[in-house]
Amino acid sequence: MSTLKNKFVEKAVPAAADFKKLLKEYGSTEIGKVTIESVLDGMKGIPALLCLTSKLDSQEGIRFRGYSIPELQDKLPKLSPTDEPLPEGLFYLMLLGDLPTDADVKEIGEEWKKRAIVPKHVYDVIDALPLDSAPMADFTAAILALATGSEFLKAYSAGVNKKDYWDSTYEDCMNLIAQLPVIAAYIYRKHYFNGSQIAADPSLDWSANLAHMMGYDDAEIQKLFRLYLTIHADHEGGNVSAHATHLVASALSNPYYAYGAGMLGLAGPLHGYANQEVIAWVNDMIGEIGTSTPSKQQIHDFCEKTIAAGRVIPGYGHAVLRKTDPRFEAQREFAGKYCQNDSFIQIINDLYEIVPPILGGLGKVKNPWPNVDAYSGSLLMHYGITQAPFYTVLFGVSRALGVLASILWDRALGMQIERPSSFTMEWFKEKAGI
Ligand code: HAX
Repeated sequence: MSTLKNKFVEKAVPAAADFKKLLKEYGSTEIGKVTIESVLDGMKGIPALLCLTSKLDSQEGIRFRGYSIPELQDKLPKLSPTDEPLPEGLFYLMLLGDLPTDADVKEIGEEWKKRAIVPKHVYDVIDALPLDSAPMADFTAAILALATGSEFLKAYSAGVNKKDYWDSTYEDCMNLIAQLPVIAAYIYRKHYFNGSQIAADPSLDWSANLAHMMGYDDAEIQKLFRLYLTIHADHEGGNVSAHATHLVASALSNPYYAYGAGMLGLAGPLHGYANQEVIAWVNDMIGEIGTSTPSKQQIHDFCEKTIAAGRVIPGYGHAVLRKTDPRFEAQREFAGKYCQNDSFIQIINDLYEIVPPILGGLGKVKNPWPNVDAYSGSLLMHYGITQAPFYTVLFGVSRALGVLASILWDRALGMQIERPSSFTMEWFKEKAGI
């Protein structure tokens, strides 16, 4: 058994006992108020899920096992002091709750390299889709095709004891994380480079290898990928991709199906697709105004026009956050360090000044501040990765780290099927006294 798996089982056994005790002895303790608004407005704020890997605070943003993004940048292992943290280390932290050493991170990286084997039929599935298929559709189709190798499916069919579900789930999660960069890069090269593929470089870390297989070997791009794949990894349990993954896994679907479901949610414009919408929208702005260096007044007018047309400004707003997303800040800092004199990034920076007062002035937008998606595409554009329809796939590769660590915990704790209750409109009206 690998060191990571050993360490996980050492933590999981007592945690499962605690979980069962909490449920059995304190099950009737009330933990929150449910109102008509909290249900009919998207279940926001209802304390309804357990998530060990990260917690989102409306004012402060995300903390991964208690650590903010700047703290992760300081404390997680890096390849050099000026580099960004390695996502391998964040996975270790999210899974075990402890900060990894350099050796821990190295071991995970080596294990993922060994597991990065994608069967031929998965490439055939990707190739069978036409070039006008969205990269996220290719990605989810490939993930489902990978499920033929599911160790959980095999173990379940062989009648494994439910207390051991976590074991084969662990194998699937580790295999899937290892396979994702390979299929993501394959999809990228299929769509944008006539299918000319680039082999993995086993000397590289998980992030740099993804960049390499996509065709990018610049040291700054490698740093950007390490940052990108770290900050997109998790956003507690209630966001659409994490919740969909958890929900589907709760029916004992295998990790490939569960994560595939999460990715179909990530592909929605109000979630991860927003990272491509920002680029499309700014390009529309540039096209309409007729210059790549619009004035602040021109940007302002375009924003007003977008709102007047009954559209949202992509990259702004959030269902939980009420301040600027620290993931936006981390990327802005990266741009400040490495991406000077870029007119597209200048527009993104100008929007940060212009959009919040406009949204705030509408009087209905709960959070007028930017989220992660407002910045991410512009950084990729800066390094020549201009194919915006692919951006949500990159987000998805990173999100695997959090949602798969979470469903592994779901299995280890022996969590039950998720099944909230629904009610009719008459029931709600009766409750309202109408
Ligand atoms: N532009 C214009 N109007 C906005 C807005 C924006 N960026 N954000 C919210 N609003 C509007 C809503 O559409 C809603 O209008 P109606 O009452 O007329 O329907 C009103 O303000 C109240 O919405 P809210 O309560 O503030 O926001 P929600 O919690 O319902 O939704 C969203 C949160 C992120 C979906 C929303 O802010 C939005 O649509 N933003 C733009 C899309 C986006 O950036 N999505 C990515 C979010 C982060 C993420 O998940 N990344 O993957």
